[in-house]
Amino acid sequence: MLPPTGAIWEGSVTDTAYEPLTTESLAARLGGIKAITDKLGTDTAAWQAKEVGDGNLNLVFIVHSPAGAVIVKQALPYVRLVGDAWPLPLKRAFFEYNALIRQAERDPGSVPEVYHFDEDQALIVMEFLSPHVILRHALMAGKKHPGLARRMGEFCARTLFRGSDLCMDTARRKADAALFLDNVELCDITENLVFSDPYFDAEMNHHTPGLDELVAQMRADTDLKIAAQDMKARFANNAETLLHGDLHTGSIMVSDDETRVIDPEFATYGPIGFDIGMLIANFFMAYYAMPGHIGDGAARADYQEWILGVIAEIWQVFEAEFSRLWREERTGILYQKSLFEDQGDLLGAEQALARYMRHIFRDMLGFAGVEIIRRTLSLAHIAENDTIEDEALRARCEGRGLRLGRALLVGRGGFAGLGSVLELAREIERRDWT
Ligand code: SR1
Ligand code: MG
Repeated sequence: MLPPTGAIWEGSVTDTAYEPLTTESLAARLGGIKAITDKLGTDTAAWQAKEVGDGNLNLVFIVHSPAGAVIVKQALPYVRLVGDAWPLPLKRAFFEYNALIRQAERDPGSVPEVYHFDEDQALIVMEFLSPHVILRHALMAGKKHPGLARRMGEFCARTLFRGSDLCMDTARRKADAALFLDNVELCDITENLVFSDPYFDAEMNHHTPGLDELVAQMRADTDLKIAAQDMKARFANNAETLLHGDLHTGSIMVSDDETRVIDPEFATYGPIGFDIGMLIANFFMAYYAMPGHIGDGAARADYQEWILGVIAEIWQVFEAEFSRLWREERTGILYQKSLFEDQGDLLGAEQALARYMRHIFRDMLGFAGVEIIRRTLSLAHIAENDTIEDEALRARCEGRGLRLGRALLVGRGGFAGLGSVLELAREIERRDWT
């Protein structure tokens, strides 16, 4: 397998002292680092390392000792999902580290605490979250998490507002934009896998066979292709804020009373609607996948409504928190208070906010549409669908997602509010499409 069409990074990573960790070498190699021995103790013979990475790119170890536990995440010089035929630079760990420390500052308690970063080894040692599980797994198990939507709405509002020109001073904002501009190869993955590959017969694409007819229709759909490219242009050309860059339900960990966001290695400056659009897309896909996970009709309907409620609350909390920050922390170079509030023009500030929010809403729907389509037709799919063994049932679930994805993407400017989006999602689920 090769890098996707148009991928631009073909180098190798042999010019540093970099060496991937193994469960055997880990204690000897990290046992002299105080930030780690502070957590695990100095008796490295008592450390136990287990490799648990199930993502597409990296090594992830849980290291336990009688004194505590940490996570050690190390980038590999290639895409783990595909193998060493697709090289990928180690510097993504640098961007992940820089994103994590900014997210911790902008929304305290939202991400794991970082204990140690080694740029040459592309490794981050961070807080072990327990008893947290990956949200995607909790959704497949039909588990409800009461604080999840509020926390994700706050996370999106705080990180996206506070990383933007609405809040930051010009020097720091431009320095950050320049720093993250170098995350070229991960942006390149997104640009290809998310916005282009699904719309033609790209090499690494795959889809459930029962979707052949619908996929052919979509690839012949000019309005859809143009809409996807319009969203790609929004992503590539609008450095509005520092994005997480890959905010799906596999990048969130939950316990009964806590929600944390992990894995911001795709961090880049981009449009505010991108993260929140990706996030709600993943909830919509989980909604449609439920016939593959919950057999009982009433229990399934109840859980599906809970998922739609999560989407509604994320947007409602995002809107409220973003509006609060607009009113209280608008200290950056855009929509300055000197033009509005300081002139007694409070209404003007509110009018500008309402307009800005409509633009985020529209982008959010467009990005949600491309995310649903790419997770069904491109390289990287979602476990909620992949674990449905009955192919006909999987095609049923994914086909509904694709229909919603198209409607959101092409129709992103025509929805009156989130209520009508949710009603459309329900109607697509109810209808017999055969
Ligand atoms: C080759 S990487 C494929 C996908 O995995 C990551 O989690 C991102 O979502 C990326 O698009
Ligand atoms: Mg990831």
